[in-house]
Amino acid sequence: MFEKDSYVLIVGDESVKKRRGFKRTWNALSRFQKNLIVIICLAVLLLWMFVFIQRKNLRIDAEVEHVNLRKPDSSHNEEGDKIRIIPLFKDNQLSIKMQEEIVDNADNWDDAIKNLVNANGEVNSDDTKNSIDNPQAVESNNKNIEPQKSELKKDKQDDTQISFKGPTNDRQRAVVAAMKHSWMGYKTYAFGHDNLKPISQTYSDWFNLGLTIVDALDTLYIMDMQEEYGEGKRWVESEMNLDVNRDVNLFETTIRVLGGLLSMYHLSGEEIYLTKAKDLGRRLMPSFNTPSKIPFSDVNLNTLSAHAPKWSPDSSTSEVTTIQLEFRDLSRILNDPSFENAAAMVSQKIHELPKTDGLVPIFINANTGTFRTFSTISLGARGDSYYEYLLKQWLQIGKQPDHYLIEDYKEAIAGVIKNLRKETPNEHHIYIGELISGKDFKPKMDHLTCYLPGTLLLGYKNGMPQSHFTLATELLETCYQTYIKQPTGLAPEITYFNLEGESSTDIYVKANDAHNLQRPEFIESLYYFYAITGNKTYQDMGWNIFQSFEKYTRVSHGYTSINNVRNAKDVRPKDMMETFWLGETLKYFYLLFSDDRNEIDLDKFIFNTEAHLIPIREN
Ligand code: DMJ
Repeated sequence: MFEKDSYVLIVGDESVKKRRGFKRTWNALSRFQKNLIVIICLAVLLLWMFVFIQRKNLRIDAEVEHVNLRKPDSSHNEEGDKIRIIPLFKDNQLSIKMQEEIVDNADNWDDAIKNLVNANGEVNSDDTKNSIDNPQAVESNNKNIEPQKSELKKDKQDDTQISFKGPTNDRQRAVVAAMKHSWMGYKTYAFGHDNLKPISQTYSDWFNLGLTIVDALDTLYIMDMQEEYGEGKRWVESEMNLDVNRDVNLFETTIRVLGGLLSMYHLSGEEIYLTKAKDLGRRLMPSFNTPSKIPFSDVNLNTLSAHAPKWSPDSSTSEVTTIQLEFRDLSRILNDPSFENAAAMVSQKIHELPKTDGLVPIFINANTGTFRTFSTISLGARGDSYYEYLLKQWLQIGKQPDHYLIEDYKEAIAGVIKNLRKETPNEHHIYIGELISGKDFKPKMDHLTCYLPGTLLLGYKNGMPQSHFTLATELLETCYQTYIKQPTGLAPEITYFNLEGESSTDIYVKANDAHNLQRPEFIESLYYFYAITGNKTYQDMGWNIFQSFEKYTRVSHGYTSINNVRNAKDVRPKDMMETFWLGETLKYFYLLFSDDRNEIDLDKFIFNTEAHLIPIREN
């Protein structure tokens, strides 16, 4: 055997010589040495594969960035560099090289896109079939295929996904500019933190959840702000951490974060939002582990322990009743009823409690499951969105006739008209006051209450009585007065009304209540009025207010809430940009100024109380 091998070597085949030499060397190794070599080889192979995949991903990311950052007029940017092209279609049939060639041969970017679409259609037999059988399908398909959209539409297709076209008029463009300015300040000084402090150019944290990003994402998406949206989305994908060892407020986290993620999941179809929403939903669930099933207000997302707020044994009524849209939506998407059941149980329990003409006290105890005796009845802080979610839940589940949710809503609005609606003696403003200790009328209205006109009109559109429409229009006018009566044109946090001649003016503001927190409620109501009636007067009212925000709250690095709406010369900035400024106020401004009042179809979507979109279900 040895000699035969030697012979082969003599005829001069060097490779055979090496092979035999290798075999001999290999056989001479111990079993341990052989295993070691195999393991090392495998490790090197795996490492090589990993590096290869990473490099490929990095390259695609860089290309995505490039295309998003520059919206080129031609296939070359201003510096003359060739714009790299990325796969434009989910079912892309063209190689990168083919796409590059098509772009190179086109005269301008639009032609390049058209040619890419056509070329993709030619090699994609399904598309070709579509174009013959159904030309409309191809046309609508083409409309959706814009290069910047490549990052937006990936994982899921259903009828909740919407493609937005960006601003179409100067007012909308002004709102987009405000959104850009807000985002830029936040990105520069606070990215990943909860809030921007635009004057001190730093940040503050409340729950450590990057609240501004998640609250702002669907606004960026609706405004078609591709670059900023991409920045926010990448943060969610790679940096968002829900495992925070910190108490968070169940309600605030649900409406801002869970609502924001769900909204983005529906609009974009991106699985990442659902993955995060599911994780968050699970971490919030321990709040419901109470003797009464009324949830505790606070929960630690890491230890999963829940408890009542530090300052009180009770939960706020509006908080425990303003999580149902989001929990139900999560359940319906995941086909897991546990979220919906826990949240719906709260509504059911509250339905069973005694009330004053359908009106609820603003505090409830999670241990006993009963309202706090002698607590205030209000449609402002701690009471407001209980009424809002009665209507919106009913809409979400397909307007079932005689459902207790809508019956409770009708009873409550009748209770508002009977107990809380009042008219001032001189200027005849209609407003909604409060019942202190559940019985003594106080002529005080929070700005928060200005959501009510919009909600009432939405209810009226869906079959609620004429009295709801009347109250809606009366209140909308009063809310507008709370803005325009101030020298800044901005409303205070709380307004008082003349009840029995105790004030020289019918509308007045106390020094401690003169702050403006960039709240959305009145703009939200204007939006509903415009969307439902088509009357452009509401747009003009909103435009006046938008200009006041520009004048008094815009600072070099964002927008700030202010301390004093009563003094146009010294508004005393608070150095805080609220997340709902981006999540709600600017979104409603943008939609209010839209040329298309149906930009969001109110028969298909509900806005949660933080202006995030939740689809309407059939049951
Ligand atoms: C938002 O978080 C929500 O709109 C909530 O319903 C009330 N408070 C703020 C905005 O004012």
